Amino acid sequence: MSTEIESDPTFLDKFPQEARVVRAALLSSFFALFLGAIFGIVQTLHRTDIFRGLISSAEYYTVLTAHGVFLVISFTVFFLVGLFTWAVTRSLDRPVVNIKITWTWYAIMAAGITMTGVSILAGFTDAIDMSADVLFTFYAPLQAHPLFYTGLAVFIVGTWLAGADWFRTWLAWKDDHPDERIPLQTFMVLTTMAMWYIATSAIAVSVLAFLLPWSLGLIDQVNPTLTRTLFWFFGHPVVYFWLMPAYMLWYTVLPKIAGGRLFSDPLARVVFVLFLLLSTPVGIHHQYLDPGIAEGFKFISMTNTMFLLLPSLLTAFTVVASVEYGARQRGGTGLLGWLTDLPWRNPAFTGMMLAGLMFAAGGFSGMVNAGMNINYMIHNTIWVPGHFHLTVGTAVALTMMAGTYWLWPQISNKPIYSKPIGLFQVVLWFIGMALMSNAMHAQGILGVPRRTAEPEYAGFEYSTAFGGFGELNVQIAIGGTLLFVSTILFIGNLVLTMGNPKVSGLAETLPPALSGPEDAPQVLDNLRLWFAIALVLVVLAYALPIAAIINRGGLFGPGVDAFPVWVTPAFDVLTDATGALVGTVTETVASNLRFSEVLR
Ligand code: HAS
Ligand code: CU
Repeated sequence: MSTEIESDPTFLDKFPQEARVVRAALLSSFFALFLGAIFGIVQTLHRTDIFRGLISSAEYYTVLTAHGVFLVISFTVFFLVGLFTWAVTRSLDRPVVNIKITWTWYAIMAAGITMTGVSILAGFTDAIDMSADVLFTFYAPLQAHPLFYTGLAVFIVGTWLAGADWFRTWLAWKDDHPDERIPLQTFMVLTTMAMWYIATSAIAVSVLAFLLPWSLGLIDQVNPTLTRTLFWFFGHPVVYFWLMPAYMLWYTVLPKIAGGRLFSDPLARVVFVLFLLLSTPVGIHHQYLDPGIAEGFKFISMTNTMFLLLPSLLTAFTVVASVEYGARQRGGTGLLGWLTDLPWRNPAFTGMMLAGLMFAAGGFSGMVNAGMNINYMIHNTIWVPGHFHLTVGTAVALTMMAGTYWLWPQISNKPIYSKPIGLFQVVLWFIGMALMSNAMHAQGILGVPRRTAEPEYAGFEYSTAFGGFGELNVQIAIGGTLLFVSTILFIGNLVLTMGNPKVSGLAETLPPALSGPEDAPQVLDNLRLWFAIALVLVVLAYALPIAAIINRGGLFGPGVDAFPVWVTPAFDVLTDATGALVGTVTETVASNLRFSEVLR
């Protein structure tokens, strides 16, 4: 390593305060990963009937909810806020406007998720009258304790403030650099957050107007189709909220580790704009089998979903091209021979590449899901968990772990404790997931349901219907166990890394793209325009289906007035008060008029 590189400052050297927030967010994320992994191994062994000594089948839903919520809400989102804080600060090369605000949103998020977590874990004991066995999709008719919804609302407000913090930092930067293009990483953060604001608006309405009042007993019932639809309005774009941090690492860090540069900055911008525009108007593809939504709306959602494949296909092209460029810089040749010239011993590189490879498979199973007719075959089967363990469970989770091997030294000045263990860990994840997810897909095609501790129907033997059921269960259990071991190795390696002494010379700079922002049309940076178009698309996709759902099933469920009972007395008080006020005002005005008449 040259002395010049050794003297470069790391992120921690330049921005010590921000580095602390990033570390805190990442550690919160990995704590959730640890908890989620424990619930994961318990449920995989229970469901496959390999080991049932820890929980009863009735407790399965508490375990499944904890597994889902800790992983797809706490693990992913805390990692995202850490990574995005790093990315904004690094790419704008300036500190956040006010670090106290940054700590405030972190604290709000932590408080919110603690409330939600407590409400779920309380389900394990009868000593506290509280439970939230509603799974990570938490729509009606399943009902959780109010603390669950309150915690989620607080958590989401925390993420909104985080977004505001990054927008504000960018605006401050823009004042000093009026004619410059938005740096790529900041552009990625801002477009992702714009999408997040649109997506979370629906879940905020669902929680605050329906689910929370319902669980508090303020309203008697809700319209389940409506809360499901509002959930999926949010529930599809949320998958890209998980994915965008991984994409950021693939676009901006992976090419550097490969020894090259990002192939095209403009293409990366196009991809993030496309996600902002297309992520939200597709949620109904989770509801192809829901009654109460017309087929035509489902068809429109399917068509939109097929368009949404485009940004990921563009990503496959751009990222592989950047990696190939890196390999050729390192002397790689041939049609595929360059693949051997890549830094495969580096866990950050290999982890991200394996994550990308699995995402290709996950993307293909997503295409199957998205086809309305074939969806009927796999919906609510264990095929779907097979799909999302490749996407969020590998493309996202494995990239986050692999990315940490690269990022942690930058934010702590401590070298990774053991890179060989890191390498073993990411490969183990790949093998474990290949086994588990493949067997899940296979069982799903055979009709094995998801979300149950007892997948066999009463009076029906899978093993006589198809002999491989037991064997597939063993594959799932072995895969799940390898994933658990891999998580423990990751966390152990990180804990040992934290015990390492600080050293200098760890700084890594990210090179500019081969085709830079100057090649991108200026309009790409017009965030207001894209946000406005995204809103229009959402209204076009959702206004009619939601109106039809309310028209058919009532705002608060069938047979209930358009407003809840407690609103009527409140409404009466309000009209009486308004009446009295209006009366007084008119009388005063009238007497004044008379007075003026007298004067005249
Ligand atoms: Fe999905 C259900 C459709 C992507 C997550 N999805 C789910 C659920 C989750 C989830 C959690 O249309 C279950 C929800 C529940 O509990 O019910 N999904 C899609 C489609 C895509 C897709 C079309 N899903 C994701 C991502 C997720 C995710 C991303 C999380 C992060 N999904 C569905 C549908 C359902 C569904 C239906 C409902 C199913 C049902 O009936 O319930 C697309 O976005 C996928 C596009 C991806 C590609 C792949 C491109 C390949 C790339 C790899 C590059 C390679 C590299 C490395 C970098 C077209 C980018 C190369 C390596 C070398 C060695 C060369
Ligand atoms: Cu989806």
